[in-house]
Amino acid sequence: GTHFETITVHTEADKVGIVTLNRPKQLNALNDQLMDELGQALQAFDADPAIGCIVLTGSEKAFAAGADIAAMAKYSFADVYKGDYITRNWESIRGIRKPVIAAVSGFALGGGCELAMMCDFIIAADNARFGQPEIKLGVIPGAGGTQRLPRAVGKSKAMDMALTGRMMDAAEAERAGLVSRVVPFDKLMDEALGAALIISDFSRIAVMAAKESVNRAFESGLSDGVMFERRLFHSLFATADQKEGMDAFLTKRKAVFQHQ
Ligand code: CO8
Repeated sequence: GTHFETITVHTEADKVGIVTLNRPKQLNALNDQLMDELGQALQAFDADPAIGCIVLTGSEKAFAAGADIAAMAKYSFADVYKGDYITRNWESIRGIRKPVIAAVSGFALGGGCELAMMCDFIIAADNARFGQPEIKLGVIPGAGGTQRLPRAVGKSKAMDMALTGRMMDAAEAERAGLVSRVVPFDKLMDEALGAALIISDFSRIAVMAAKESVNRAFESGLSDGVMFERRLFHSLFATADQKEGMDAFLTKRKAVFQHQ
């Protein structure tokens, strides 16, 4: 396969893709190369018919400590504006249609917190720390932090995080709804892979439709969103997987989905 320098890539049970951020000396600080490699790896898993779900993780100490400050420090407005810094290669994860689970241990700060929030849901280790500390550097979040954090935790906590730059621990993040589950660090990958394996055995069409429909909740008003969901729901009755899933329930056996 492709050789990467800033990430490692492997699969579990031939159906879950795992991407591990791997710049340990910089606490997985996110630079252009890493974001390009991450985009390539995610797109390859998205295109691989064997893969049903993707897990994105870092190290015990850091999921990612943010955008690479050393790379950014000298940039001018003209550099970042003309080079389309951030959006050039930061948004590729949004185009991934299969579910992406963030398994977060240690620091998820700045762009690292934003990257975790671009995933479909976050499972955190008990040592996880989330924050948007950009204000301390004289800037603000630039990869969706001021938009996704309030949607996840509400205005008051999002403002608190963006204005003070303080960190949230895993328990606070779970209370606030930023993460879906918290587990001890040594159970983190088991928990994330367990969820990913469950998802990858479901109808891939239904899984992609569920992801698309939940994401629609953040883009539309309620009646448009409900109509979008209803049409997707109706369309799933055209799949063999719907017949299989419902027949398996009625005949008391495990469904075997063909993703058709
Ligand atoms: N960028 C570059 N290097 C970093 C970063 C970073 N974000 N974070 C840590 N490192 C490096 C340190 O410089 C240090 O390197 P060295 O050993 O060469 O001195 C090494 O990683 C280890 O870090 P520390 O010694 O600081 O480790 P500590 O355990 O003492 O502290 C912290 C850990 C608290 C995580 C601390 O490193 C820290 O505060 N890091 C910076 C966090 C931060 O401000 N992040 C936000 C960055 S700005 C941002 O993300 C904007 C996003 C906009 C969109 C994306 C644009 C690309």
